[in-house]
Amino acid sequence: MKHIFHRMIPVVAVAVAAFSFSSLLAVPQIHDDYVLRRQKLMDFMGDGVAVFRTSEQSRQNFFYLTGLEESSAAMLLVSEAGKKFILFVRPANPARSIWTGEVTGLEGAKEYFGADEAYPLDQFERILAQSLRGKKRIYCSYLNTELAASLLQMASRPWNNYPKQIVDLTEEIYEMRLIKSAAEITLIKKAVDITSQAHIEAMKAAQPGMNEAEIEAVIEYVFRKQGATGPGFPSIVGSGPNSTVLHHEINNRQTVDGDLVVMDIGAEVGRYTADVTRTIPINGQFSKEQKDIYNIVLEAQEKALSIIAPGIEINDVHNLAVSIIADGLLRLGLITDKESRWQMRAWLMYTINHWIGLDVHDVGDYKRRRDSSRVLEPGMVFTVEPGLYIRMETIDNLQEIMGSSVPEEQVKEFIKAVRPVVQRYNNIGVRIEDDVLVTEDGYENLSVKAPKTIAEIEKIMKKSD
Ligand SMILES: [Mn+2]
Repeated sequence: MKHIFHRMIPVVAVAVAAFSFSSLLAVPQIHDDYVLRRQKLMDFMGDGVAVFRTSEQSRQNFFYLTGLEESSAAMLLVSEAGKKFILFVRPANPARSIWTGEVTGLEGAKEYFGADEAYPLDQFERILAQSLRGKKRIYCSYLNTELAASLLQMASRPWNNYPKQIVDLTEEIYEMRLIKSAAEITLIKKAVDITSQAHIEAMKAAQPGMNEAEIEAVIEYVFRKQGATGPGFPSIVGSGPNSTVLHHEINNRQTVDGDLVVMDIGAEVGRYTADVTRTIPINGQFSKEQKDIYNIVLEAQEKALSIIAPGIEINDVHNLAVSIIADGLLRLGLITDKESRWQMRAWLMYTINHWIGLDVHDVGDYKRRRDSSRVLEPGMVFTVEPGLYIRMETIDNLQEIMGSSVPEEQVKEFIKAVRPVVQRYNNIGVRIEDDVLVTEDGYENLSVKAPKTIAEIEKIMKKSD
């Protein structure tokens, strides 16, 4: 039975959180979350059958609705009086398990995942055809294009009595995933805590001459040592010029004295990922120029955090940070017009918030319209990550970056004005990112344990000798 436990980390973790009296030795409870999610979906559906099959694109939704981590499985949700949850899995096979490990099997599908009926995966088409007969609608997710195409084909055959209407459930599931349950929040908090610890250990270990990969190794050692499955996305450790590259991919540069290092990292726990960024001076002390940039980003980040509460639009969080950053850039002479969107875009080129959850850029519509956006609600979890990326290369390629929408004359004038200042701040990239949970009356900063102010960072990096 031990293998089942391995496969069910989220369920076990959740069961422990929800039933503190139960011991780890007890049979894991099928957590209410999965049941509730399927129930909610079936309530939303009219008369019909929802059809799901694992695929690269729909893997997370499948897990979200079942807790099942098999690479190959399918599911039917039959919404009618006496609703049914039917799972299709690979049957247990002792001759194969010595090669590939144990699978959930038909008994496991019922006992641990709460299926009303369970069948071998190769019976999927047959039972599907049976279940669709006489129903009004087929529900599926268009994310799984292959499955959606074959369902469309079934529905379009004129001579059968399959449903003729197909409804996409993707948006419905995304809306559900946007509001995290207590159990999900527990997992995210653990992931963020471990990530904060990794930042602390990286800060302690950092010194000039270390390769970015060594710092990455310190970080990911802490992840796994503390019980995370690993990084939830490729760790970014960008030093010196690499600090100004947003998604620096290959951590392979040897740091030198005077570098800033951007560490954009996130541990994964029970499939939920954190995403926390800190920026440190490799030698333990920020230079005057690094402080100038750092303090602008920090002020923007802290003010943006401070307004987070239910009822606030997520765009307002972004806009406030951008406005503070624009003030700072104007003060330093890195822009010449506070209202100019394109000047701002030279140094900060993205929206500073994204949802986190099963995915590091989790699903859920931001509803960004001209004058409004998604209104925050308790249970939403997202990052606040303003940054500034000052590099000469941007100036050298500015016309190309901005395109024809910005007149050549304006670009030339701007370059002339800011070039000496850019030279002074060249290769300074700063990103500061926290993970926040929207609560009933405000927000909780989940990554508050990772040192963030200049004083805190310099203190923790101080070598005792
Ligand atoms: Mn992020």
